[in-house]
Amino acid sequence: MNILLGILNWFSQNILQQPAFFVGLLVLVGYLLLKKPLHDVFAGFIKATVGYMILNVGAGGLVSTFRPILAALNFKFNIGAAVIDPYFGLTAANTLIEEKFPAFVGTATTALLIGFFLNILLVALRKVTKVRTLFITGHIMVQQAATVAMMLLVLIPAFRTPWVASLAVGVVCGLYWAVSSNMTVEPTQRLTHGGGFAIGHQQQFAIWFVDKVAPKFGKKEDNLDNLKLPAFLNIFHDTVVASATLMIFFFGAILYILGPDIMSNAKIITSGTLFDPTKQSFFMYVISTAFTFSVYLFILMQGVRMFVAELTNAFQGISAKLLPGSFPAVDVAASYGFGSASATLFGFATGLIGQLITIVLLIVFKNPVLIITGFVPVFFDNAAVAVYADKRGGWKAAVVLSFISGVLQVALGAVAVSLLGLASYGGYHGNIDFDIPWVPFAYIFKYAGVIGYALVCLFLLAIPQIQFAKAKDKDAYYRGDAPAED
Ligand code: ASC
Repeated sequence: MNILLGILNWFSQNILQQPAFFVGLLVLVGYLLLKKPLHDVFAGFIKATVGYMILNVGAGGLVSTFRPILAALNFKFNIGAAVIDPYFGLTAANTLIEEKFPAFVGTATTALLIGFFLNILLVALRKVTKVRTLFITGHIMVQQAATVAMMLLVLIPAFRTPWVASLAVGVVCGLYWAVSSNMTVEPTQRLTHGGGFAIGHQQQFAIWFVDKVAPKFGKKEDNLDNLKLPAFLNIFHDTVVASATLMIFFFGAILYILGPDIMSNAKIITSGTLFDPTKQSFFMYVISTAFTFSVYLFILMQGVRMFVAELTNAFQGISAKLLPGSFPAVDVAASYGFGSASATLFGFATGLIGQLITIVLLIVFKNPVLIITGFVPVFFDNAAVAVYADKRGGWKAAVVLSFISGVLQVALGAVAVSLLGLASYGGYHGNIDFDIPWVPFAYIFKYAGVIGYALVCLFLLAIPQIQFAKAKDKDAYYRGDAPAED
């Protein structure tokens, strides 16, 4: 028993929570199952693992450079408030659990394993469950298991026994991972022209919804790539030019508001590059910080291309032999390269405007909880919303839906912070799925306790059944083919 626990623990810490190696391992196994020559297996393993590590460098660089700048805004205006960002949310959830429920510190980690194996089981039983996707984005699963553990412990007192809590968190997380990623199969197949993967991240419900409603806002032919811009604006079809230019204005304005004193203070700017007045002018510091954004975005997309190409080939081996008919559900950044070139930036900018307007409204109406924009949701969620919306309903859908997403992130983030008592812990998860469906789920947990929990699990289980029942062509459902324009 101890040996088994040791192995599980090792697997969880070294593989499951290190998606680069997890993806690399999947590619290795997949290619072996496809009986590829060993040198190809080796090359595939390296490309997938290193590709994912490159993605991590890009995502990590974006997060660590730009998150402190937004946090410094909070400092400057002395607004005690919660940052909506999954890393702040993770810290807040862990601190709350340590302080209020010290016996439950290991709950999320155990739940992670339970949830992952439940996901495998649901895919293995796909003829019954109708689930086709395996969620393999480990760093996201860590964040989500912690938030859900905190939610259940705060809201359902009946779960406050360690093994009960681990089981309850593991089951509802496993169901969410399996079912929500399963909802992105058709939208993602459509976006990628049969790329063979789904999304396992923090905006699966949003992607499903956007894919459904975007066509009502406009025509897919009017997408951002086809947008007729005056000749000089055509330079913005290039991601590097568009992102660097946008960021000069956006972060330029913010950096000038913050000023050189704050930007050179190591206590406030805890990561990214500090401003050093003895070496550089503030103007040049602002420009280089803005350009850094394009650098990391470019790195991120490069890494994504590398691992997605290997993973989707190799996963054919896994889905043919080990888990028949399964799709890997991967980081949302994998979808970005399949949309219009400027869709990610467009979503980010419009989502940010939605967030900022809502924050101003919170202040005007003297809401007791103030929300601070976090970089991860405002960029990664709204970029995805715009990519999927633009593909189906053109630029108008992209604008409207990423704006709405920004508004919801702040408004429902504020609701969640009050409901869970997170104001003094400084953060909430904040990604769009942790607004809808998780805020409504939280209310059901609060008012209906264990019964509410059971209802949420049943609701999740019912979703793939409904998807299957509505699918006109059942074989196409299992193959994951997107229906012709519906
Ligand atoms: C998240 C999160 C990240 C990024 C990254 C995007 O939600 O926690 O680090 O998005 O996964 O590629």
